[in-house]
Amino acid sequence: MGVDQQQSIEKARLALENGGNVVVLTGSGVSAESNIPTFRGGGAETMAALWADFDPRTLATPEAFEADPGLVTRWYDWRRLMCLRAEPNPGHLALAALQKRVEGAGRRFTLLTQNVDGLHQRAGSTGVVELHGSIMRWRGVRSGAPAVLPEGPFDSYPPTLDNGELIRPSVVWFGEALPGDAVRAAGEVLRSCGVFLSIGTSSVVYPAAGFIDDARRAGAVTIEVNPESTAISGVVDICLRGAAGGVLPAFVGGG
Ligand code: BJW
Repeated sequence: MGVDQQQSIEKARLALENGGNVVVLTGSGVSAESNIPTFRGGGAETMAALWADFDPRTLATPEAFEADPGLVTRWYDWRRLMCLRAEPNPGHLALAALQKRVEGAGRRFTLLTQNVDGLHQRAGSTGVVELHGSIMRWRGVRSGAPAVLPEGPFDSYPPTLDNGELIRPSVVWFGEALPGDAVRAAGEVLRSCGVFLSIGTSSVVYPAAGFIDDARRAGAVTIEVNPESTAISGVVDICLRGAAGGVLPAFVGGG
């Protein structure tokens, strides 16, 4: 590890020790080391030939579902099963350990995730705010009735409820509103945020991409963990360059 990175890690460690309420925002990069492809970067080896010709940005839309519900649900079911088989990695575990430490010191800790894979919860994080829903819950498109999911793939695509109603994953597609309770929870904790960590997200999808501005308005120390430069790298106080599974255990402990 370079001297600069070591200094940044020390600065981040100090900010976390002294910095009031902690808000963490995660994106798909935090699950990359669990072999789940990032949303935009793909991950050619895991994205597999089967789906290589499809762009997630066009599949994750109400229009795509309307045009071809069979294709879209097959893609989501393939991803659901990949998430079920995946295990939390040292980055997820370090965040769960950080939460215990911060809360043990009587401070507030909130994990806001854009991820739909459920890996933070499986790593032991509690009270996780799922901004973009979950791929592990599906519902009727009209009634919203929860669907019972098979352990393996659905028998056929598009899958339906017993009454024939189409079902879809309870995720948030482009152009759809985020769950109101998640947006309210995020707004509330960001207003009193002392330290803001953005981990494994390209910070291009709103409203989550705007949380950095809320955190800065609250006077928070802002920290980014990402191997690449992102849309917010220029405005954060501390940039930690590297994979979440390597960097997070190094400065928050656990993992
Ligand atoms: C690593 C790593 C390692 C690699 N360790 N890091 C304001 C301005 C402009 C546009 C808008 C705006 N407000 C709203 C919009 C429109 C739109 C939007 O933001 N568009 C932009 C693309 C321009 N937003 C919406 O439509 C949202 N809805 C909305 O605002 O509704 C308003 C409304 C109100 C009332 C009524 C109706 C409407 C909804 C957004 C929903 C996003 N949904 C998705 C799909 C979820 C389901 C699924 O998974 O299929 O969420 S899109 C996709 O992007 C997914 C992700 O959660 C999200 C963010 O992506 P993420 O996680 O950042 O992934 P990547 O791939 O971009 O980045 C990965 C990063 O990891 C990279 O930086 C790597 O370097 C890094 N990395 N390995 C750490 N090991």
